[in-house]
Formats: sequence, structure tokens, C-alpha cells
Amino acid sequence: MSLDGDPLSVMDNPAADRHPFHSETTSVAAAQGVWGCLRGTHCTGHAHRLVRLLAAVCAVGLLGGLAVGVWFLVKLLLRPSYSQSPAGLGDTKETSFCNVTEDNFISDPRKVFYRISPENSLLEIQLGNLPTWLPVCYERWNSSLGTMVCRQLGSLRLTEHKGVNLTDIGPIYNDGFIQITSGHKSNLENMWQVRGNCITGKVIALQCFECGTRAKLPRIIGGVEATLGRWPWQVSLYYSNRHTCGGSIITSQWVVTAAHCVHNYRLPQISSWVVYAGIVTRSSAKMAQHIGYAVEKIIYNKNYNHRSHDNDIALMKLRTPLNFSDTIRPVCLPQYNYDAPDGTQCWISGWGYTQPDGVHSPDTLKEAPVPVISTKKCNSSCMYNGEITPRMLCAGYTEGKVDACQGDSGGPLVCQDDNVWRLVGVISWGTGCAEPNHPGVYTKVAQFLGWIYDMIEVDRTFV
Ligand code: 4AZ
Repeated sequence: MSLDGDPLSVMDNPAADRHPFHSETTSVAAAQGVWGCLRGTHCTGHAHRLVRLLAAVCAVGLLGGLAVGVWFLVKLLLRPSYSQSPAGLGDTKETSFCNVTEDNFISDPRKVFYRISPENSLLEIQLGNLPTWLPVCYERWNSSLGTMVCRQLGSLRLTEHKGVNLTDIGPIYNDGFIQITSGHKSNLENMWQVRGNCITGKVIALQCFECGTRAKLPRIIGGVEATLGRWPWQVSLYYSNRHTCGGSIITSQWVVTAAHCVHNYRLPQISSWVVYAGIVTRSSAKMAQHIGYAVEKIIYNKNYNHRSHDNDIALMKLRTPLNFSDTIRPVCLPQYNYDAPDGTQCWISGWGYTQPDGVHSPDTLKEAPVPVISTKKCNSSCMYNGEITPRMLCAGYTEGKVDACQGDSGGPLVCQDDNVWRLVGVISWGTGCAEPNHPGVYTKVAQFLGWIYDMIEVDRTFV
């Protein structure tokens, strides 16, 4: 992860400060010498002083001119490049060209919203056109519907479900109920209708696989080094005893990473991969071998394109399940059709390079906040000029300075929503690291929910 130093600090170099002063004295002395030599013996004391004064004025003028020239050159070189903007445009036009106007109204494609009440675990549904959250009648309910609802909520599976007598809950629901429609409906969205009461007198209580929470642990305010347990889903993927990529725990046996991390390595080398969970320092991974998990299976998305980086997502199955604890926990997936709006504050974490030069790899896990940048803006000619596909999203800063970098790949971009952390992106690519107008590009996990569920399901059915 790259957190650039202040470029102005170069100017603070005392040697750089001394240098112009030093060259000035040298040039004045040299000018005096030349004049004196040319004028030879005809130089009188008065004329000599005049000549020295003139030489000094000329030298100062020359140096001043040189300084202004250098200043202009530096300004020109430090200007952000807009190589893809129309040629010959002035500064103001370039800026307005890059200023993409966002649509004020972003329509949410979802028609039905689901939540589980934290007070009584009841499933509540809001039909898009109604303002209230309504409980769901127990009639026609089954476990596969429960699994579908849990997945809508970004959780991988249903853990518990039951009918609860309305008389046991008290009179808190007065606005009506949701009933499951009769007949087969292919789409979960079309399964619900509003009714005045429940025939069975029961409503559904639901529990999904817990994810996206972290233990209450102390944190460093304003720090960039992560503490143990802050990102408990973060893993380090080691290949041939070297940290190669990051990854995110989604169940006790599955880790999400980037396809580009694994797709060059063929099956025979599967034993070269080791997954480290519950660590913040890489040195502890080397020492404590017992927390290294062997890999049983690697599935990378068949549509992964290494040229365009499209569909850059993969799954790793561990040979033995992880034991969840305060430092090892799964992250939630995004809700269906979730599109993080422009400016949503999300976080990245990883052990990648901390300087764009690719020399510094930190021992301690780093974290940084990064806002989501709309695809419209990110695809504009001053950023990635159309390279961002619907399966990617951008996050970072127009001015650069904070970004993911090599070694962070495969790791998480998480955003907090509904009090849980969701894996919204997988660190994928970008032009350089922390460069102005080149934010980090992430695989948009919401586009791969079906693929993730299918891969895990198929594995459970046939193994
Ligand atoms: C990489 O090489 C990589 N600045 C990952 C992220 C970014 C750039 C490169 C984003 O894996």
C-alpha cells in the first residue's frame, strides 16, 4: 500500500538550500576574474569597483533568470498529464473537461429490501414503493427461501429459521404483513405481497451465517499500521515461501482473491501455496508455522482476461477449516445489485509496497481509507479512458498519494453498511501506484455473487 511522502520535503534538504548560494559566490568571483584579465593594467581603483559592481549585478540577474527558468520547468513537469485530452486546450478547459458531472439521481435497481431485526431476529421486508418494514408470515416458508434471503443480505448461508407466534412478540407490527405468494416464482423479488394478517399467526425469525463484524479492540487514531483483529478477514497468500498476494476470508474454508494472483500457477504447484490468517506481521507468519493453512483447490474465473484485467477474481479452498476467533473472521459479501455510490468511504488493507518504487514491503499490515470514484468519472479521458468494465470499480484520490500497490492484490476493499463490513472490491490493478488521476481499480464483487455461490455449492454437492 502506498502512502506517498510529501514531495515538498525534497525542498527541505539543507544541501539543496546551500547550493544556490554557493554557486552565486563562485560565479561572481569568476566574472570578476574575467573582467580584470581583459582590462589588464588599465584598471584604476574606481573603475575596478565599478566593474566589480557591474559584474555582481550581471551575475545576480543571470542567476535570477536561471531560477525563474527552473521554476517554470519544474511547474511544467509537475503538471498532471492530460495526454488523452484534446490537444491544445488551455488549463481551464482541461479542468472542466475532467470534471465529470455526476447524475444527481442514481436509481437503485432493487425493488425489495430485506433486513433482520436486531431486537427480535424477525425477517422484515420493505417493498420498494412502501415506506414501512413489514414482518413476513410463516406460511409457505422453507429453508431454500431462507438461503436466498441470506444471500440477498450478503451472507453465505442460512444458519437458523423458525416461526414465532405473533402473540409472543407483542403488538409492535400494526402496518400489515408480507405473505409469500402461491405458485412458483422464478424471481425472489416477485414472491412477496402485502396482507392484513398471517393465517398461521406466526412470522419468520431468521439467522444467517455471521460475517463482517470485528471484536471490540483498541485502535490507533490516524495511524496507518493495522492492529491485530482490525481486519480479521485479511489473509496473506504465500507462494513458495513468499508473500505474493492478499485475500479475504468468506467462510471457514473459502478465501476470495484476484485471478491474476493465481492464474499463472498451475495445479501441480498447489502445494506451494500457504494461507496465513490471524496475523498482522509477516514475520510472525514465518515463525508460527502452525497458522499456515494448506490449499486444497484454486478456482479462478474462466472469463478472466489478463490483458484487460476483466473478471479478476478467484477462490481458494483451504484443506482444513479455519477456527474463527477475535482475529480470524469472515467478511460479508455485498447485497445483491449493490453499487457503492461515488464518495462512499471504504478501506483497503495489505502488505504491498509502501513506495511506488517497489522497494519497501512492510512487515506490518497497512490500512488506508479510500473513497469510491464513480465509473463515469474513472472512465473519463483524464483517468482510465474507457478501460473500466462493469465488473470493475475505482477507489482512491484524484491527487494520488494513497493507494493499493503490488503485493496488496487479491486483498480486500471493504465498506461498512448496516453495521457490517462487506467485501465490495478485490484489489486488482491500476496504472502505477498513488499516481494523480490513476486511482486503484478493484474487481466489483457484487457482479460475482452468483459465481461465488455456484462454485461453493458445486463443491459441496460433488465432493
Ligand atoms: C499490482 O501490480 C497492482 N495502484 C495492484 C494495485 C495497483 C497497482 C498495481 C493499484 O498488483
